[in-house]
Amino acid sequence: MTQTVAVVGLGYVGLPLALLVSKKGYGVIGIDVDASKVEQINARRAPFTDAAIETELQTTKLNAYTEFSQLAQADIIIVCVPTPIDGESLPDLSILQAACRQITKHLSKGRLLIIESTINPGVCDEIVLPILEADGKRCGRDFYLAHCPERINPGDPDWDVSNIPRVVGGYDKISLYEAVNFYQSILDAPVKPMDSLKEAEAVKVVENSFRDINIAFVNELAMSFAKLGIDVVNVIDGAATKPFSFMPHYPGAGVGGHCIPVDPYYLIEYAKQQGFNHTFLRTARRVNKAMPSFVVEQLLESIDQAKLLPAKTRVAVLGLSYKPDVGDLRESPSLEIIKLLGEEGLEVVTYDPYIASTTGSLDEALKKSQAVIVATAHQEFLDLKPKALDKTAIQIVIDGRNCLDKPSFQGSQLIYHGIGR
Ligand code: SAJ
Repeated sequence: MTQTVAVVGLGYVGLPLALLVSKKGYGVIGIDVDASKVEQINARRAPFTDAAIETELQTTKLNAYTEFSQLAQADIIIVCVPTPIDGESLPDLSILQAACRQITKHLSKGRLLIIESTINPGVCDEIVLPILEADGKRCGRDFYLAHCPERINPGDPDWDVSNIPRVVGGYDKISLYEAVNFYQSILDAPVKPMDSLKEAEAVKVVENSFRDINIAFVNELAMSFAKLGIDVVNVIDGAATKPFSFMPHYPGAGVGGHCIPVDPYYLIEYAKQQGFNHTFLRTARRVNKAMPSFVVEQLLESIDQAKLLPAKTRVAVLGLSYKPDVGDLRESPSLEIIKLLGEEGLEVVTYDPYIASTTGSLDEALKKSQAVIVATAHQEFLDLKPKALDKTAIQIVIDGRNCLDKPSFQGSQLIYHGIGR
């Protein structure tokens, strides 16, 4: 008999997963609290810009609901709800807790619940389980619990939900066995069983903290090499010729997104509660969070050098999204740059081809500006050359993603600064 899978949370993580599960022959339902998202999915329209999702929606058997009572028909329930940080950079598990409070009402006997949301070690055991067992149900007897941290990489043409290897932790042997079997049935990728829920929770925060500290390393190098007159990108590319023990990361205007700038705080906070202070992770976060002000500082120094007045300088900020060629503002450094520019009394115009609320075109943004900051390396900006700026009043170019053709700018009358180059 075909099993039915329910995916709770139909965003960047849950929707691709639900579509894959449907394609693999399971019965599948989606649950989301956002009625408009449910309506768009049932009308076969992608609730966010993603061509692959748009295509898959045309043939899927997925039906979406806002009612958690629909979970009664599910054999496997997978939770893919956001786990953000709050204004003080502390973990915010309220959305996950709310989902679990709803799910436990419809968790029929023998069902498997899998958490995919990114969480720190201890969340399943210390926060999720007490909610699920509050009415007397017992994990391992009445239901099963596993954790399989999501690994979606928005905009990646090579790696998607169907072929990215996964790790799985289980409450007990049956939970682990059932969850590993499920993922092996839908993935064309290895599935690695971990010894516990905590180990599986730790894998995700560790892999993303790894990325955050490596980006912080090159960001600190960039700020140092800017003073030393060394092109840090050339140096990183040189180091990357070493065929082992080096993994290149690149400096930029800051670290955004729903993963990298968020996940380290989940580990920092939990470890602190257990009596350990992650000074290294905190330092990396501090370095990366300082990059927007480093970019603005470079602009202000260039305004002085060009003998312009800040109050009379209009800055075109190109790119609001946190990463190239997607339209995603979550934790985007561009937003911090815009805020800092406003605090300095500068007039700001923004352009991002993926964000409708910005000005209509690149030319529109450039034509009345005296300075430009490239904050996201969207494909549309990469060919920008001094010649294109001839008919504008632009005198300053801050290449916040080192994505422009530096030699062409250095040979021009423009003031050009990259990040560490
Ligand atoms: N960034 C840098 N320098 C780098 C790499 C990234 O400044 O060398 C910045 C980006 O501009 C962006 C932020 O960091 O603002 C995050 O970039 P990202 O490429 O890590 O993109 P994400 O946030 O989509 O990260 C996802 C993550 N996937 C999951 O969490 C499942 C992450 O684990 C992946 O490593 C990453 O994609 C990836 O490899 O692309």
